[in-house]
Amino acid sequence: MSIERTLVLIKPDGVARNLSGNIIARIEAKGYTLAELKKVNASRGLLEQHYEEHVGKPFYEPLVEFMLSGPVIVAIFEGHRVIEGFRSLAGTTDPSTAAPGTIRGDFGRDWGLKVQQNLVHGSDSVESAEREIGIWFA
Ligand code: DAT
Ligand code: MG
Repeated sequence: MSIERTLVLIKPDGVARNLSGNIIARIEAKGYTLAELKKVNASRGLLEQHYEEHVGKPFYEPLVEFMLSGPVIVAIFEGHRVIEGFRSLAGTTDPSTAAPGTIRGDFGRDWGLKVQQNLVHGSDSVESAEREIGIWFA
């Protein structure tokens, strides 16, 4: 067994569309354990730390602005290989083409949708997970 922790965010679009409970239920149904949960109005400084790896990319500023547009749900989930497993549940980055059965594939909308409006964030490695948990649960 390789028990990991991952940081999951339900982004402002997911919170505004009242999908938080549904998204959390899907993650729990897979067998992952909810360890921490809170609702946060993130500051620009916190988001700049979180998205440090994307500084300078064309989508960086719209992404940060979007994440400032409303509250986010911040969660830590635990489980066997949860980092990769959650990203598989979430689906690929662009919800327009994410597979059906995934969170982004099932709830993403292709009318007027921006790629950053993809409902969830999940850490992409053990190192990212520990770094991101340290930022959101300082
Ligand atoms: P992921 O969230 O799938 O790990 P990422 O880390 O590459 O994707 O990017 C972080 C977020 O930035 C992503 O959830 C949505 C946004 N984003 C990524 N690529 C984008 C693009 N080409 N255009 C607009 N937004 C993008
Ligand atoms: Mg990422």
